[in-house]
Formats: sequence, C-alpha cells, structure tokens
Amino acid sequence: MNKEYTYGADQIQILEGLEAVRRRPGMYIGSTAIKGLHHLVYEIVDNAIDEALAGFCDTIEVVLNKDNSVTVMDNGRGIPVGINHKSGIPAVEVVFTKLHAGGKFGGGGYKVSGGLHGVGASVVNALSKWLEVEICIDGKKYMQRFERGKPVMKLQELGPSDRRGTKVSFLPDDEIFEETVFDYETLKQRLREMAFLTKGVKIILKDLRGEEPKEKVFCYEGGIVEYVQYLNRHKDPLYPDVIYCEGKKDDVYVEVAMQHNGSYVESCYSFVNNITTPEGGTHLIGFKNALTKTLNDYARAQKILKDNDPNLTGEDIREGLTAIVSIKIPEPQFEGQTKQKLGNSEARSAVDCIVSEQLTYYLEQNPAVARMICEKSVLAQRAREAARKARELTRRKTALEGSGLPGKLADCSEKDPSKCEIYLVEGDSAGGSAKTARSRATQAILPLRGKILNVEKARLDKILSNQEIRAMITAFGCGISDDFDISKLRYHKIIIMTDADVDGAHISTLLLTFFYRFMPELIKQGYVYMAQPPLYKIEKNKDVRYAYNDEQLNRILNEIGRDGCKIQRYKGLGEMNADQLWETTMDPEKRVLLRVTIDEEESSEIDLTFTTLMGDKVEPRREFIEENAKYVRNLDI
Ligand code: TSJ
Repeated sequence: MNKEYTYGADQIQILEGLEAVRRRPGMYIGSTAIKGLHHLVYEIVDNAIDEALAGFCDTIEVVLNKDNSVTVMDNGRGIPVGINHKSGIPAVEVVFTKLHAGGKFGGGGYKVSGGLHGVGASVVNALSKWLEVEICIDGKKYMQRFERGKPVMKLQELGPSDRRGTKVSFLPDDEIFEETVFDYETLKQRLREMAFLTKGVKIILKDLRGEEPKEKVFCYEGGIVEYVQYLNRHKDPLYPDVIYCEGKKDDVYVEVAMQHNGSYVESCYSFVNNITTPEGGTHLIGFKNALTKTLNDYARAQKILKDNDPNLTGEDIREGLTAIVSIKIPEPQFEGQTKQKLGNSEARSAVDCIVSEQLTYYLEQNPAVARMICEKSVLAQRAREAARKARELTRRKTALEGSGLPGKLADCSEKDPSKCEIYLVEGDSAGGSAKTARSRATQAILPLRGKILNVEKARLDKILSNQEIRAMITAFGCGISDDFDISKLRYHKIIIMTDADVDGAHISTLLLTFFYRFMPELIKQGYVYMAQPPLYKIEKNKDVRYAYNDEQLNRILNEIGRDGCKIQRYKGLGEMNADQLWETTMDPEKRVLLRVTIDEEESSEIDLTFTTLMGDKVEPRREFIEENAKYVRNLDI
C-alpha cells in the first residue's frame, strides 16, 4: 500500500463534495431506509448497464456477500485508468470521488440520469464504510480502495490479467443507513426488470449470506416483448403475438411492446432510461394517442365502426391491454411533485410517430388480430355505456333507503370523517357482534355477506350491480373510478375485518383488489387498514390473555406457566362475543391495525399479485395467500 498518499487542492474540493453527500444523504438517494440502501446497488448496476447499452458488455453479476457487502462486476471495457488531464488523477478515481462524474469520457450514449438514479458512483462511495474497485484492462489488473469516500491508497497495478471488466465491492455505512441488510427479493425483482429492459444482457444475482447460497439468472433475448409475456403469463392472451414497435426519432429511442388479454384491466408501464415512471408523462401520452387514433382509423376504414358510431375511447381500446413503453433519451426532464413524470415534448412526438406508423402497418398485415382488438374494444365501449347507467343508480337515493345509505350499514353518529371509522366485517353473525361491540359515536359497521365479487373477472357494469360493492360505494360516499372524489370520503379509516383463515385472506384480497382498481387513492393516502383479530385466548385463574400469533402464544405460556391453562383457538370472528371482539380487535386503545400501502415502484408486481390471486389460473393462488403480508406494513395505532 502507498502510505504517502496526499491530496492536492482539487482533491480537497472533491472530498468536500462527498462530505455534503454524507451530511444530507437523503438529497442524493431519497432515503436512508432500506429503499435508499437498495438504490446504492442499482446505481452501480446502472453503470454496468450503460456499458451493455454501449455494446461492450453482456454479463453483469451481483453478489450479496456474507459480511453484507455487495459485489457488482461486468465484462466491459473497464473504467479508464489513465490520468484525467483536468484533475491530474486517474479517471477511475475521479469517477469515485467527484459528484456526477459518471460516463463523461466521450462514448456518448444515454446516461441514466432521472429520478434518484444517475447520481453517480461517488455517492455510493461516500455512503460506504469501504469500497474497492478492481479493473481488468489491456492485460493488467488494477485496484483502489476507499473508506467513507476517501481514497486510502493510490490506484495500484496488481499484475497481469487475461480478462476484461470492472468489479466494485462496497459495504454500506451503518452510520448512515438505518437498515443495512439487503433484501434478496427486492433486488431480484429490480434486476429482473433491468434485464427485461436491456435485451440480451445476462444479469446474475447471487446471495451467499444464508446456509444455502441462492442464485438467479435473468437474460431475455426478446427484451420487453418477453416482459409483456411475463406480465401476461397468468392471463389468457387474446392473440399469440406480442405487438412490437421500435425506432428512433429526434435522438429519442423508442420501444413499445403490447398484447391484450381476456381480462378487463389495463396494465401499461412506462420507463425512461430504464427507470420506471409511475406517473407516466409525455412518452405514455404519445403512446396512448397513437394507439387510440390508429385503431379508430382502422375500425372506420374496415367499417367495424359505422358512420354514426361514436369513436372508441382510449380506455375502450386499452381494456385488458398489457403494455411496456420504454424510451431512452439523452436529457430527460422530470416534472410533478415527485419528479417522476416525463416532461420532454420530443418524447411525445417520437413515440406517437413510431407507434402510429408501425401499428398501422401491423394491423394491415394481421387483419385477424386487428379484428379481435376492435371487437374487444367495441364490447368495452358498450359495457362502458352500461356502467354509466349502473353508476347513476348507485348515486340515486331511493325512497327505501332514506338517507341513501345502505340498509345493512350501522352508521356512526359523528360526522367529521377524520374521526370516523368503518369496519367491513365478514359475515352477518360477526357483523352482529361488531354492531353490539362498537363505539357508536365513531365506529360504523358494514357486514358483507359471503364472498364479494371478483373484480378481476368482471366488467364495471357487472361490478356495479353487485350489492356488496354498491353498499361500500354508497357508504364511503366518494364515488368510483372517474367520479372518485376523496374529499367526500365519510371515514378516514376503512378497516377490513375478516377471519384469520384462508377464506378470510381471500375476502380481504377481493376487497383490496376492488380498492386498488377502482379507488386507488384510498390506499395511496393510507385510509385502508386490516384489523388483527387474535388467534388464541389463554385463560388461567381468571387471568385472560390473547395471542395474535404462535410466537406470542409461546411467550405468554412461558410467562404464566402452562399448568392449568385453558387455550382456545379462534376459528373465526363469530366465536368471539361482543365484549371479546371489542377488547381484542376494535378498542382503539388496545387494537393493532395494519395499514395497507403500495410501493409505486413495484406496481407491476402488485398488479401481478392481484392477477395471480384473482385470475383464472388456480395453481399460483396458493403461494400468494401465504405471503400476502407483502403489501401490508405493520403499524401500531
Ligand atoms: F459505478 C461504477 F462506476 F462503479 C461502475 C462502472 C461499476 C461497474 C460494475 C461497472 C462500471 C463500468 C464502467 N463498466 N464499464 C464502464 N465503462 C467505462 O467507464 C468506460 C470505458 C471506456 C470508455 C471509452 O470511451 O473508451 C468510456 C467509458 C464510460
């Protein structure tokens, strides 16, 4: 090691920059919770992906090491090791010590620079306890080590090497991060997504931390075409092809893949420079415009739409459509509160132009597919009309219902929504106990009988004719879909209370699916909760305790002793009397509620989860129910 490593004036300035990153890490990586931790990995992998996009590497490996450090390596050209003239130090050292230094040695191409990504390897370095880079280039191997962003040695030549590429290992700094243990599943999902978005590149994920090493390899020659097939894998495609458009206009590289399935749900995901844009933006608008116009033109030309028929709306055409819109753009501009919405106008015209031209051609060449899309859209158009009528029904107050509220609802007396709660209770008998148990002032009870309608399998008109769903819509007061108005919501806590068994989990999921599809703001704004009824009642000499899981049961038994204990396992809410239900599940002072949340960046996975559960294919369902806590975070209230 080189002990007399000293900093020049340039170096001192650079390191001050990295100090700022350590002082305010959130500014650079969004958060210091687990999400920020994972961003470190994505940041490094993005650099290797750029090398793949430039055409110089085809394999990227990510290894989670036993000491919780991560190693990312590629087989690219290797970060340049020559002296960078401006700073007088090796280019690779600049990459790791200067903010925003990534990829600026010519080469061109698209640098990922939107959202929270693209902050540069130096940010990862600044936030790591240590980081080591190893570069194999021109037959030689080099390495350099940093600690908390500072070089602790000069770039060193280690000897000959017959391979090529860059290898970076780092240990996130536990002084910075609240959480330092990587989640294999989260990384796996994002790396799969990156592999879909970068066709032909092989991404390997290894986890060496557990007893048994885990490994996953992602490589998709078909890119986003395979992504669409993957998203539709538990659905029934309407036609065998995935329609694919690709092209470049005004420096914007555009790729679109799409395929309709038999469901009624639209699943369009958009990406800019490999980063998901959950709020869409100009690229998505360009796609939707092109799709709507091209199909209407085709349907008119083929007389599928007659002169007097109204146009198909975009929604009609996108019913049951799974699509990926992925663009690469040199200087993306992000707008909106969360800076996740693409603003570049040239992106709109590029996508519109390329999709219009290639889709027109595709429809001409594939009249059978074209006809199927048109016919499905016309059915959707009719259903939309029927739904409008049904919706008016839910709004109209009938004489029978008096206030317009559903007959089964036991409403609370308080009118301030922020103080009101509504319990959605499985079954009339549990509903009865809950009505007796509740605190009338603030807690409303709506019993739901049996299984509610599976909204993944029905169109809006049918959904709206379902009694249980109508009752919920009227009770909540905020409408649905396009009419939805959160300011009219009558309760700020919507609490799902079901039995702690498989049927209960199924009903909860049906309800969550309904909210997610038709009232997503309810979930996004954190108004939806799951009640947690206890699994066991433990009684010993008048001392009554409740356990909500097996671990708690054991803890209680150890504490009070097993002798003379009476343990009751609750099979359902119906087995509890009103007092017990109040005490264990409804009393705001004692209960535990889980708040339901959605991570926007994972919405394609959530979509899949709902489809898996609610779709026709039976087999994948079982797996889900076991891990359904996935989108439910613990929250004690
Ligand atoms: F993040 C990072 F910098 F640490 C990093 C960079 C991490 C990993 C795993 C790989 C890389 C990386 C960078 N792989 N390949 C490259 N390529 C370059 O830096 C490079 C090489 C040659 C030229 C050229 O114009 O000759 C240009 C570039 C950007």
